[in-house]
Amino acid sequence: MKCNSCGGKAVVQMRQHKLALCANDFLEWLPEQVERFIKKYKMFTRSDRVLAAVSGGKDSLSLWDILWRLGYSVDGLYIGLGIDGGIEYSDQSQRLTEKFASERGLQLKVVCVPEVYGETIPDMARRTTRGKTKPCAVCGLTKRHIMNRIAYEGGYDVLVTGHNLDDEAAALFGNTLNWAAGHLVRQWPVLEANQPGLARKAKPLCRIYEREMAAYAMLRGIEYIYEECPYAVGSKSIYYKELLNRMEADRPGAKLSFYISFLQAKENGLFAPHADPKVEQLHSCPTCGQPTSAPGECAFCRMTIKVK
Ligand code: Q46
Ligand code: ZN
Repeated sequence: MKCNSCGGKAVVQMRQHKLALCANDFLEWLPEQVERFIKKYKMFTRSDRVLAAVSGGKDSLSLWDILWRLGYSVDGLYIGLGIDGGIEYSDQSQRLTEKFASERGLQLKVVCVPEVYGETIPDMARRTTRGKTKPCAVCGLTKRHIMNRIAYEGGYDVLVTGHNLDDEAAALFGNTLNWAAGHLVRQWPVLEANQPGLARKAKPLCRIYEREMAAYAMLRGIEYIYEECPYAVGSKSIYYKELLNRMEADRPGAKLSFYISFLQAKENGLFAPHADPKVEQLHSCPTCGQPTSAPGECAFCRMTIKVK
């Protein structure tokens, strides 16, 4: 298999793009694609201050690397969740993230949940749900709260996350199966900060396949945590990703076309904001100032107040 750019030996074949590239050309091509989508969806510019949420995984560390190589001004935010799961998941991912940042001389902010809020994510989940469910709902709520707070308080123009095409297509698949109108209205490569206390958010990798992100991390020699969070096992999003990958194997490009067709339909007026009546009913939490649809304090403050 030959590189379509230089004729050398191709190492990455992208059937959905009918494109095969050698290592050097792929490492140039991918950031160019990311740059194209940053511009297309008006995510941010080189004069903006960007905060990248990094977990120590391949997507977020590669995103940070790509933005850094492209010349954007981007700091990192790592949130220590206190998850062990027999593989010291949080400790390992923090160590790899700190190593990545120091090798490139990049600024990394670390928020350790057990230190700031008095208990780990699994403990918080055990207390609030009496151990009935996995800690993912508590974890998601906590991460969203902290990411928003650090981005907003730090005066960053935008918070970026490493969600790739597989993540976005799986979320869209789940939202469509349930006709979750509120989620479909909000799902987009950029979320504007349209409420006081809310940070602007963007997903620069939303059109890049997970497989390409893994190839990028490997070819750039980025050390990342291979293991998934131990609580990810059996999650719906993994199940949806498997289903979409089966379609992709039969029909290359199926995943991409599913997601892009949705974005195009939205550009043509489908799922306009008025489809979600809840959007207008947000107010500021009296404790933390972040927008919430709940009466009184937001769900995060209600969950953590007892610990404080
Ligand atoms: S939500 Fe759940 Fe993830 Fe938190 S507890 Fe792990 S699997 S890390 S994206
Ligand atoms: Zn609050």
